[in-house]
Amino acid sequence: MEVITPVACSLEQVEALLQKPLLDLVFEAAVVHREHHDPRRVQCSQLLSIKTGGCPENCGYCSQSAHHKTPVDREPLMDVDQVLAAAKAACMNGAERFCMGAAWRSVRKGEQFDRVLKMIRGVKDLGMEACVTLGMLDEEQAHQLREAGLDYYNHNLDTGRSHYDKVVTTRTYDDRLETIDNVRKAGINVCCGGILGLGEKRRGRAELLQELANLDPQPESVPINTLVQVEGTPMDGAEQLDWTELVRTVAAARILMPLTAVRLSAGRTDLDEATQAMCFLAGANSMFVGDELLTTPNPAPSTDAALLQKLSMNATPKCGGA
Ligand code: SAM
Ligand code: DTB
Ligand code: SF4
Repeated sequence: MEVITPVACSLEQVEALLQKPLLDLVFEAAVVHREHHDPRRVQCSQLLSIKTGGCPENCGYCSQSAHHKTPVDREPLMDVDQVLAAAKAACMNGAERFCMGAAWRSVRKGEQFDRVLKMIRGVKDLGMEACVTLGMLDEEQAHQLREAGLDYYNHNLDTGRSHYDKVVTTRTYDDRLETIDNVRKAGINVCCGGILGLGEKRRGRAELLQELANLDPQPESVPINTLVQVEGTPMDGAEQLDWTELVRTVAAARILMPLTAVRLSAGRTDLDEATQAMCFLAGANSMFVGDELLTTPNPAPSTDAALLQKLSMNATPKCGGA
């Protein structure tokens, strides 16, 4: 990928972007998108929760935090064979990248980390890209992941700095940035984004975008999640985000990070086809496929296939199925 050094943007500039008349903003983003990407193409990743629940962090949105009583049961780290069977199925579903998530605060050395390294090697042997999200990571662990062939590490900033302590208090914003730095130093692509609808204001979304866009180099992948409200979490019942705020955020992300893959991530089951189409027009060019995200539902593959067909997108999938 072409490397660009981002020009630092100010909070005021990002806020001004987000405040533009919606269709002017979408038009501007669509122009930037078409300068750098094939507008008919959406990159498809599939998720699997390889270790579920019982996480010591207190992220207020998360079904897997041990601090909240949610419908999600704890499950230990999966076997390598089971994970690779799921990766093969994902490949047949058209996924190019397999993303494995563990409900850990941080990575610890030992048999479990070695097992994750085997999973990564196995996914690479299938010809897929590999991504993991395992919590905090030191530089040595990041290098081990890279040696195993890891393409992407997902570690989200989640929200803007000023809203962060209303969402999670068991770690700091700078802890997150440190892990991202370790990932970067190991030569792994950075997948870093956030969640909308955590009770933040538009200024909070501007802060998040400013942090992301000012990372140097910018993240190769920016997932934009909308909160999936989970019973028993403190964020359940938060005010629903209007669809236009999602479109604005996607468009601003595209303008601020022209080369990045902007992923329309969690929350697609609540979006109608027209809203998703508007997000693709505004520069979203990646999504999660498959019936499940980590612990919550995602649109069915047949539903996504119908949407992409209507939009004349992804007629020839890169990997596997229809
Ligand atoms: N424990 C690791 C961590 O937090 O980095 C990895 C797994 S964690 C589930 C991955 C990301 O999923 C979080 O950073 C958050 O941005 C997103 N996420 C988790 N629960 C969500 C929810 N209910 N709605 C939207 N996004 C969510
Ligand atoms: C990301 O930004 N979104 C994905 C992935 N990275 C790991 C996770 C979404 C999780 C949604 C809630 C759940 O299914 O538990
Ligand atoms: Fe743990 Fe990650 Fe969930 Fe936070 S988002 S509680 S770190 S699994």
